[in-house]
Amino acid sequence: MTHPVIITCAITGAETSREKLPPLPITPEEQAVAVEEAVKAGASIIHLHVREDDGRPSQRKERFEEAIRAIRKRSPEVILQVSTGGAIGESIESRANPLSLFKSIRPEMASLNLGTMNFGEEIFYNHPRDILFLASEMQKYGVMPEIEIYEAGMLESALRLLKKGLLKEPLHFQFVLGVPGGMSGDFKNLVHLVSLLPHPSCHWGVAGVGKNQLPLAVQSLLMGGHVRVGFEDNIFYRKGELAQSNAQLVERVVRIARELGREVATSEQARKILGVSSKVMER
Ligand code: KMH
Ligand code: ZN
Repeated sequence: MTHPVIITCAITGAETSREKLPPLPITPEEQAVAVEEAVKAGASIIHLHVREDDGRPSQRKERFEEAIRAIRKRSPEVILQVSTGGAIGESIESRANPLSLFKSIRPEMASLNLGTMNFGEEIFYNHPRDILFLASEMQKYGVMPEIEIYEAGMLESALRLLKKGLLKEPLHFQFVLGVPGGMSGDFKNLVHLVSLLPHPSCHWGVAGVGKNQLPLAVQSLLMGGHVRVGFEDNIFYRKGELAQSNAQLVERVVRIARELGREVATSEQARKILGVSSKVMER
């Protein structure tokens, strides 16, 4: 039997704005409500970016702490994955900020981006030195990396880091497909990426950007992978119709998963599948 699908919800991101999408959660309390709804709908991991009250993307440690406290109050079971990608142009020091929360309210996972790329009209800069820095900070603080892959060479870079001992098995990959500058959401690309994984102990999911979100989610469900949805990657429910909430996007994947015979993982099951520790030092 195929394992349950882990649904990650990327509730806010760094690129979308309130002007484009009125229900975008921005403040810690709005984020906590969005998480509670998404978890109720079936999400077990939250990929977390934070914003200042005026909507500006932020990597401030205190802001992450506020958001995490608010989220854990309403959803103590959910796995929190902080972004170390941040917004384009953030310094590497601030991108590492949420990792150092390990002393108080340790996030359990963090994103780790494996290469530099064109990102729409901008450049998402990930110097090899910075990747090593973030990977070693994650090891130091016991935060599990989710390896973000936007094109095939990045996956191969991750495997080199594994060989050098800078990443540890089991690896967990998120294939982010459809960013202009990275691999597109063509079905063949996901098949190819999965074929490059060294062995079945690797975990993988797919985050389709924009109109790719739903078709790639379905493909991943059929191929036995995990799924990420949410406002960070896509603001539409269908062509021309904005999504009403992150939960609405989660609910649709849950319905399809069940129709296809895939159970939906609880946070506890997701922890077991991925090997994420459940000890949170303080709530
Ligand atoms: N905001 C993008 C430039 C991550 O969270 O690690 C990068 C991003 C990846 O969102
Ligand atoms: Zn992100």
